[in-house]
Amino acid sequence: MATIEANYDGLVGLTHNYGGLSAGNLASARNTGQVSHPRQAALQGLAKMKFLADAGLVQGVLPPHERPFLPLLRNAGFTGSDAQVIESAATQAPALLKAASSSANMWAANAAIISPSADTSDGRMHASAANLVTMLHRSIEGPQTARALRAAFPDTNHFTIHEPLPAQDSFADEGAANHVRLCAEHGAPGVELFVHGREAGFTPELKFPARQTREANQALARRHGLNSNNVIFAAQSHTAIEAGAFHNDVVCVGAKTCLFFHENAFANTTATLEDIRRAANGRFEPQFVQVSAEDVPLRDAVTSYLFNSMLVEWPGEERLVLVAPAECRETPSVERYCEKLVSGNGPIGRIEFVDVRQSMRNGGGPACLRLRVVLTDAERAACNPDMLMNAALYTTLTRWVEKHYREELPPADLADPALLAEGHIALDKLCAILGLGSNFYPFQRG
Ligand code: SUG
Repeated sequence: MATIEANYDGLVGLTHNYGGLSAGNLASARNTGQVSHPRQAALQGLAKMKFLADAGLVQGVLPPHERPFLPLLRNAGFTGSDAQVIESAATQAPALLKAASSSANMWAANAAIISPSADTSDGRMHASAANLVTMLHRSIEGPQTARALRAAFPDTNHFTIHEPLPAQDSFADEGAANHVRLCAEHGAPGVELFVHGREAGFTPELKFPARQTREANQALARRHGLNSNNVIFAAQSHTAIEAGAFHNDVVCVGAKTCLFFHENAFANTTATLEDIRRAANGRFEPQFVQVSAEDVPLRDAVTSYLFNSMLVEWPGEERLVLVAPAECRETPSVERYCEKLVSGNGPIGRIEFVDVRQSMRNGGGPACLRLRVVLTDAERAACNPDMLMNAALYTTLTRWVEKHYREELPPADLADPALLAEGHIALDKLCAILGLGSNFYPFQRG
């Protein structure tokens, strides 16, 4: 029985824009207010999905959420027709309209934490949608994400999809961006590394928010029925957070036996690596690829997003492939490091560079755009086939994007009520394409 790791990518939404909404995310701050290109953003995302599907990897698609999200605006007291709600929010509470319009749900790494069936006590895959409570514009994602995961993984004999943790600061959870799984083989019990920026009830004095709590991670490990011997809780270093690593996946990525990380990623590197070795317990020998600040200064790691690469077991290849953002070739220290990395005989054999520049300008690299899902043969057969990428789906989605997405979206156009109507028409059609039924979105349910 072959167990593989699939990638489910978030499809970029029609309202992709640069709102400057995420304190601590340096790219988001730097590009605030720029004119965005939603069509190009979505096509870049689809091209990445196609690239991996063509290589023989299993690739899934997660649908964008409806935006602007009228329930948030109505909840905040705006009334009248949809157009009236948008018009009054645009004049009275433009920041709220921006939050309600964000397409941040495209970053599927933040959608959920997933524990493969090989790790859980009941032999089912467990997924917990993230509550994303730290940022207003992301705190509205959780329920729709849970619905999307249920659509992708409908069979309850194989999959348990949990609702987000309580939407409270103690349980602040940002999904798989702070979660790494190491293993000998995808289908063998792994070591799950949960990373946090802070502990509940304690706000470290930092320039930027620490988004994940240890208590959220502990709750998730319990919920998923993980064996405590195979679980590690590690703290992010404050230095990393202050340098712009708002999620651990900005400075660390792992796959199979390999952990690739910056030396400033963890609060206590020695203890974290020792904990991983102990948890692996001879089942596999972890391979640590630690990058020094001398080779790659933390600032360059954050600008280039070197560690926000996908680390992938490539069909037919012995060593892992790093799918890195094209920006890595534009940061001299990182470019030099990349050459050195693949010239050695370590676990990473090759690098592929991909262009996801529209997403990168909001702090979302190749790894942010995907949610990893380990699937056995039987689980794979139980997935919604309409959400799996192939040549036909790629063509259909490309045409769909070209028909419905605006080429440009200047910030002022978020106030245009036509954008909402365009979204509804497009998402209705998408439901048919991805087999989501006709009551998938709140607007469809009335
Ligand atoms: O939560 N950006 C996202 C980027 C998420 C990246 N994900 C991972 N690292 N896994 C965030 O900060 C910016 C939106 C704006 O400013 O318009 C934003 O939400």
